[in-house]
Amino acid sequence: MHTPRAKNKKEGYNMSFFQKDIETMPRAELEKLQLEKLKHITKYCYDNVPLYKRKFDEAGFDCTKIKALSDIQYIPYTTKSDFRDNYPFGMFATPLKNVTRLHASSGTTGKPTVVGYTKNDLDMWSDCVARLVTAAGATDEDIVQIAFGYGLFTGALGLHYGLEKIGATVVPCSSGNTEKQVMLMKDFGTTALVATPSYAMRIGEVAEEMGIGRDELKLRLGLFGSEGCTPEMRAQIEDYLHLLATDNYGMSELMGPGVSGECSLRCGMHFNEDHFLPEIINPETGEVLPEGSKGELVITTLSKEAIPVLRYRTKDITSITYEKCECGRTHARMSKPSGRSDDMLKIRGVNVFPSQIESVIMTIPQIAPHYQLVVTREGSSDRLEVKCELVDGSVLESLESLSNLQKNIRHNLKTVLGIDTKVTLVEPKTIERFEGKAKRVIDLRNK
Ligand code: DLL
Repeated sequence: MHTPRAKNKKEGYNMSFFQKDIETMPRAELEKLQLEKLKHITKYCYDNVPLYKRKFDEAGFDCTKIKALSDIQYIPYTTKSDFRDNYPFGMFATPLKNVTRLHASSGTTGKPTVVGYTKNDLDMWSDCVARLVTAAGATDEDIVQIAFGYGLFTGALGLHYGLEKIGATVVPCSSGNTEKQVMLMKDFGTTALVATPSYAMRIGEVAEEMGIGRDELKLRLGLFGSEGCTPEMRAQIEDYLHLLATDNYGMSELMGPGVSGECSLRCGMHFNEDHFLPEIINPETGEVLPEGSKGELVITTLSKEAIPVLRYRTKDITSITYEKCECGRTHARMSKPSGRSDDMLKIRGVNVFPSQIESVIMTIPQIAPHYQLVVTREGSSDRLEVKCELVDGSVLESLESLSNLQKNIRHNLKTVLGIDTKVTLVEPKTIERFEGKAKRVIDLRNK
């Protein structure tokens, strides 16, 4: 199954595959495979998970009647609350005896979401990750530093086993201890970095503080994911660390990383569509939307044994294309999520995504790529404060330049968001840095 690594065929681009026959399978064949798997997995869910039996019966859905992929529309959705309500093992379709590993998502409140993997699930998971890291350009010659937190989080171990599968040399640093991280990166000659984009940015900043120039590092590839990152922020990270930054997407409930990832052409993240069947729906009405529409991503897992998930509402806002990619992959691609429907801030009736604000801030040279959004309520009116960090603190000494810069940012934000914001400029290096997913929004409205 494993295709030997091809040398770059297209100038400047990596054109390698991990499982070429599957990744480039003609769509008609792929859809036939998906249909067979869909029939199997729905029956498997009905027979083994009481939640699905109840949902199917209530909706009058008979899984033995599935004839076409479009029949998926009759399957009820699954949500995060289903996981919460069935904590810890109620979503499992196999006895715990057959479960080889457990992970959990870091719920900010209450109990975490628990996920389990059979031996086959773990194999499938590492194949999916091996495909995406190969597509991004990682090879068995890479020394890959994993700077995701090891533990219950799916990111570190997910990437770890996929990278080992392609024969890369894996350095399981975990997140944090950034100076040591940079030292090892230099001493080991690390060529690829696995991290959240915000932690990658922090690593670049610390390397600079340590006086380690980017030319002293051998980094060439970033395998970033687990949180959103605007193209502007990505360009900054690439500049800081001198690497090609690629993006990959996933979530714990569905498996972890490995659901989709960019090839080195970076024109959307390829789903591992033989294992994950994507749809886009209108998040308000639940209506399925046609190709190219922006909406909420819904995923059905087609192969997982321990926790099969049908039509999971991810809350991530994106769009899908089925057009064949120039890299040769036929599997559908998703655009970078513009945010989660539950990240969207509603300010005085206007929908605001933090990514829109990030895009504006990143175009202003006097502002560092670090910011914080504070939402408060005064009377019945919401107020959004955008705290931006200055690159050079001397701006604070001149009232005129400070006020001009503030006005300029406010104006640019208003043009994009359509609402007025309060812009606060703060001293360099005073906004919190993150070693995992960044938390940039502080919503004080219900406090
Ligand atoms: O973040 C899994 C993962 C680990 C993916 C490492 C990629 C790399 P959770 O902690 O359950 O799982 O968070 C899932 O993170 O619904 C998205 O909102 C967000 N997310 C994940 N990847 C991306 C990405 C992992 N590439 C939630 N771009 C998802 C934007 C992402 N958002």
